[in-house]
Amino acid sequence: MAVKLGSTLRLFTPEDPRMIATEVHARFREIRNKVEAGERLTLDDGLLLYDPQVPLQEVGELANLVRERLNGNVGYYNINTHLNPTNVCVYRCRFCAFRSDLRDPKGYAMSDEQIIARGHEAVENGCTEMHIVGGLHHQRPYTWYRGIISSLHEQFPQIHLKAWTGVEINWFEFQTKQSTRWVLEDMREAGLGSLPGGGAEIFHQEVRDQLCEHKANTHAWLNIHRTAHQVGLRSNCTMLYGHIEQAYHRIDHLIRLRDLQDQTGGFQVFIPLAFHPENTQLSGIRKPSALMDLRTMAVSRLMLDNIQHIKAYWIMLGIGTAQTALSYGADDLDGTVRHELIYHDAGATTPECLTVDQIRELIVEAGREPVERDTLYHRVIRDPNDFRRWEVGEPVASGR
Ligand code: V47
Repeated sequence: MAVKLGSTLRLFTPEDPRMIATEVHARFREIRNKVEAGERLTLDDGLLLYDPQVPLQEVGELANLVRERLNGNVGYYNINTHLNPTNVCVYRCRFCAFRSDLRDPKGYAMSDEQIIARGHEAVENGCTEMHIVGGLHHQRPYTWYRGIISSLHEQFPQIHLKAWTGVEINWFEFQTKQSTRWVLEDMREAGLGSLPGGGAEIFHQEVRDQLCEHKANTHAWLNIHRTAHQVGLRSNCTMLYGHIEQAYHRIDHLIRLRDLQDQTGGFQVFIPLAFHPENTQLSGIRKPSALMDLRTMAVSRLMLDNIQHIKAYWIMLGIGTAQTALSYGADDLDGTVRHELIYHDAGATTPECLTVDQIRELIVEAGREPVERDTLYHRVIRDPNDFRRWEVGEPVASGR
């Protein structure tokens, strides 16, 4: 086969790695042109971006171009806390180190008093958000889950409750025998502010069947988020990578999210979640490398041209990789966080929380301007005399 290289015509056999490299680089140039022109990337483009012959740095530079086009030089963070009311779960997802059987000594379900105490602690620490997710407890009715939202909302109305993944909403439908819309509206009436992005894992059936065949399927997850957007709730979306999936499954996943976003516009942020194997049924798998984390961040930014924000969740990535990710497509580090259990149970070695000064410093050190946002991506204006008081400002700049 003849390949034109500058002014020289060279003859390579198809097996010749130089030819393959040349083709890959030509294809990458096409992708670069598309991105520069603001054109959408295809599944094949996405696969090529995962080809190790395309230098990570070049994929990163391209993702950074889109990141700066959409979000300028800002690095967002929020002040938040996690609440996992129970770890007891009817499902046995193979990637999960957090869940417990009903009768396992590790199993817990928090009391009403413990839950309200977390609300007080959140207020004391100036949190604008509680991120609430947990197990699907065999013996706790829907009213228990709803009561968590209504009691927190009644006592701490200033705190945004980002609660229940699509998997939990699906379970509540099963418990109540009501529709998705009914559950979402009922939870919203109780005080639900938005949905977090968990439970998406990998949508492709080949992988989902092996990871978590019994819980909410892909259709259900996407339909729950579609319905949430239709009733006016915003939501986040995620992808769990670095386990048994291949690049094809990742790109397929991103395209399914992009398609839904085209229809509704309700996703605020995408969070790629690196698999942590410790204490899971997949503990033999090696944790994804920092290079894989950065490539996935960059590819996500490039494929998801219609989702405004990409989050580098520092708890899961580690601080150094999260900082670097701010130049590989990400514009958000998530929050100061406290009481995170899902990743720490699976071997995360990151601290349990960061102070506001620490998270701002990390963003500055990465060459970005730190901006505190709330869950719905408005600027947060703090009272200079009392850190615990704040006002919601303008929505953060949108590059589109
Ligand atoms: O759905 C569970 C993942 C998710 C493991 O919306 C694991 O702002 C790696 O969704 N190794 C829950 N990942 C966390 C989540 C999230 C996190 C931060 C911000 C937001 C947001 C959402 O964590 C689960 C699953 O995909 N997960 N176990 C594990 N061993």
